[in-house]
Amino acid sequence: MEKQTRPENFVGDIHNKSYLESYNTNEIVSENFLADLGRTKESLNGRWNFGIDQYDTCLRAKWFEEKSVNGEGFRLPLDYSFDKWETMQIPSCWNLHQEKLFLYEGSMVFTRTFRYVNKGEDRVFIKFGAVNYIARVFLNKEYLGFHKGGSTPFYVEVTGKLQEDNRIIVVVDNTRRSVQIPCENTDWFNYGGIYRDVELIRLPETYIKDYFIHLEPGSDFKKIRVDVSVEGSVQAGNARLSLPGLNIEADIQIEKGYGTLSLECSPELWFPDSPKLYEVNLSYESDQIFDKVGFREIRARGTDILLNGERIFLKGVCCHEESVENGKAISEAEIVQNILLAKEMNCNFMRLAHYPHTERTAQIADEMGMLLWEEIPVYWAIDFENPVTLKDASNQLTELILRDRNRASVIIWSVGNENADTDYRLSFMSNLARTAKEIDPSRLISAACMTDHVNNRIHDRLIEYLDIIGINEYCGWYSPDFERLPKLFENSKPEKPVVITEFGADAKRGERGTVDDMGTEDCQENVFKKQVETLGKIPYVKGTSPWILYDFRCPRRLHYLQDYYNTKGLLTPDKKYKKRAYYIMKDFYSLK
Ligand code: GCB
Repeated sequence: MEKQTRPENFVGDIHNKSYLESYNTNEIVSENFLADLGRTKESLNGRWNFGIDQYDTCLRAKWFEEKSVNGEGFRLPLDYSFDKWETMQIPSCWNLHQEKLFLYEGSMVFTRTFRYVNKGEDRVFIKFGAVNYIARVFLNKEYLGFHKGGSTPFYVEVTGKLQEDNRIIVVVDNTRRSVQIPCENTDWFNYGGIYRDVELIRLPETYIKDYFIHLEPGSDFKKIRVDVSVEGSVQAGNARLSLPGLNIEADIQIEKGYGTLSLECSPELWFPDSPKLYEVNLSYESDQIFDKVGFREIRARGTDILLNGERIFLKGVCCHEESVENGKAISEAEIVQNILLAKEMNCNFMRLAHYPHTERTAQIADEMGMLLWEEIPVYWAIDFENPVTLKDASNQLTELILRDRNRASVIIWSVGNENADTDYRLSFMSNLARTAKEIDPSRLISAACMTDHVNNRIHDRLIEYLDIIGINEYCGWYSPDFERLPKLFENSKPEKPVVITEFGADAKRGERGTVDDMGTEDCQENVFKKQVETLGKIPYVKGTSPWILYDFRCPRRLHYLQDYYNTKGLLTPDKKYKKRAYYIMKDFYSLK
């Protein structure tokens, strides 16, 4: 058959089915990460123009080129008018901007102009805190690259590409796809948008790319280890570390761009009840970064979890990143409120489900004293056979760890949630567990696993690769028989600590009835009572994080008592009303 060629006419782009191929180059990945905490950054937040681009016309017709005349000098009709478009505050979730956007999934074109004057810097980067899910970035009519993954930051180098007046365009695509992380089916709302900060970072030619500071595991809390990597032409020299609170001033020898130092000292240890932080100042050549870090050690020994050598029970609760007003773009005040609500329930631990929450959460948890579980959205039926999907998951995991590994509050990296124990999944997730350990040997690796339902026991081949066994079980709810719970533990002999990462039941605020009336607060309260009665007695259960702190938007929940919310919250979505089950957890934790 004759191969069909593309007609060369005035609407040639409409016939180009492979238009996306030209945007599959320059993937922005974890190698582009740069430590930016404590650096001066200039905000590119504010009002951005936006166009709802259902048919991807910006990418097909290359709007970013802003061509208003063709090669022969004839004017061209335009289908866009960037500066005349409506505006939206960035960061935000578009779903909450206008009613017509509430359920929109697809492409959205964002653009703004900004002025730039060089202040003596050699290199310039633009940081995106998070864009869900694919972001394609264009600057001054040029395609710069794309980033995949909806919850981790990425950095685009724009050195030499800036002018006095600049136009940036970001084409955001939050289409759910089976090959992505998460895949097309989840139990939460798929917000779209540039929903975390956009910032400009000015750096010298040689700069500190990343650093990692932590108590050296097994040093009896008497050694701090610092790793530094630098980028630029000066690959050898001395970096200067200063920890004024510990009277430390030290040189770190850099060779081939890397340096490491082990220091004898005895910092006051970071605990949730006394979250001591120390100022860190690191400089190399003309670059400097500041941070505030806590020193603590987390370890598993047998079935115990040891924080600074002391046995600890993780008194936790799961939490989605959401508020009614802001969706996933939660404010600092809302982060503080969530942590305070957990503290009021006597928690020392929060499981940040099911994707990386904003980096501000871990920073605030460092200051307020809250232990954290952080997770990537390897959730349910991921395309485990697909190497592209593994690369995406691994990149998201790496970006998360690089972002938060200097936060004392973060004690666990979770490589996923509720995935069936197949060969492909085992290979995929054990790979992730190894990656996490390699990048950060100072923390514990876990995953929220399912039980072996048929034999009612804790069994999952992934456990071999984990330090802590996370177990989701819904006795009293998805499996109605409460007797299964004590039997589950009788049938199991785990050699590692177990954290019950989920249990729970739906309840509509104020809905009352008998304990058998599903959807009532009484039923939920009863499930919680029965759960803690059993869980409190199991010696190897070293923590619980019930599902979930507050109700959250969920397109899968169509029962009239749910009304498109997952109502397993202990609080209502506005976080003002405490359901009866909240007090069961509060009492349980006060005695633990
Ligand atoms: C689970 C999932 C969580 C759901 C929850 C539920 O096991 O891990 O994401 O939202 O159950 O409510 O069914």
